Amino acid sequence: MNDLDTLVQAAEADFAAAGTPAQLEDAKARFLGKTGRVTELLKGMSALSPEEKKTRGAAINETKQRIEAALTARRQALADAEMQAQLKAESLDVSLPGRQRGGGGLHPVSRTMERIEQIFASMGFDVADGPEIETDWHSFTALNNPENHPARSMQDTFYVDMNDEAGRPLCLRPHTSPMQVRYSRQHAARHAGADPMPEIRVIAPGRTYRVDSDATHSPMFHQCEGLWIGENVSFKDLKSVFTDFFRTFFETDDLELRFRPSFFPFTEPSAEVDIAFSSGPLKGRWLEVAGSGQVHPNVVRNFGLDPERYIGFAFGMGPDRLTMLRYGVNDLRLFFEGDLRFLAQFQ
Ligand code: 2U9
Repeated sequence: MNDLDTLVQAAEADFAAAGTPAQLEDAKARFLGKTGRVTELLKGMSALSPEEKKTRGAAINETKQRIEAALTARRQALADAEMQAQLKAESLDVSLPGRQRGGGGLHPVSRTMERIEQIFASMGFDVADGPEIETDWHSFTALNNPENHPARSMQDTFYVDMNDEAGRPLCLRPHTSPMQVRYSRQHAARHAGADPMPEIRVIAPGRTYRVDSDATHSPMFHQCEGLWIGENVSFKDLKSVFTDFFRTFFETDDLELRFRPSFFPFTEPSAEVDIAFSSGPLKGRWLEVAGSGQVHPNVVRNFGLDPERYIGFAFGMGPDRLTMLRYGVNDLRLFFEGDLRFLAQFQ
């Protein structure tokens, strides 16, 4: 082995000993720098003859190239090692499950509303939706509840600091009845020439408002009212519609219905409707679930119809209360607090 091979070996050993790029650059300077050993060799050629310079020069150049190749290889090895270390330090576990977006779901009261709509639609009822800010006339007067009448306090609501185009006060509707007044007046006008008029069969589900707040009353609550008007619609039809509805809603035939006399300004006679299950956890307890009655002649007249000819029944129920019964919830306020721990249980 000549002195040049030894030099290449020494460089390779020095480069291998460099553990960082900076140490490697120091090692490079020792061999290839201005005062490095290769440069020293070149300088040492000045005393040689031209012939010797040629062979010695070529040999030193080859040595220089071998050292440069060793340097490049070591640089690459250090860069690879650094990359590997970095990859290891920043390693990602691609098998971890990603962050999921929480799946939404229907509010339990919305589920009840949809259920009610489906059942009544299957019995041939139209579903009507309309304004929550209503005129005093549609909310009370048209429903046989005259201005300043004490019966208005049964539906004490919130008034809005605005009037309708006729200057009459506006309020948040205390029941969905105004929508049925609108629907029935439109229906009567559309079929004015028809004899007989096609029957009115409609439900009005939606948000309603009253000045009331405790464990069983919320200032905003839900209602679903219904109306069936024709020439021959009686309490008998009401009872069969209700029996079918509640048996379908609660998914049981073990359910009895009873009517208790009551008073509402818009119906005469009027009745509260109770149900009792003959099996299950609520067995034998009469539960008040709806109000009902034969539509008052004054209300039929306000539809633009002759009450001597057209008559029928109306009813109203509270989807919030039906939801409480169906799922065994004992505090109405849980529905409106938006606590996901409660709501997620219904998904
Ligand atoms: C028109 C005429 C009559 C709707 C009716 C009731 C009886 C009733 C309550 C049930 C539970 C309100 O939500 S609740 O607190 N409703 O007792 N509602 S009859 O009567 C109407 C509706 C519209 C045009």
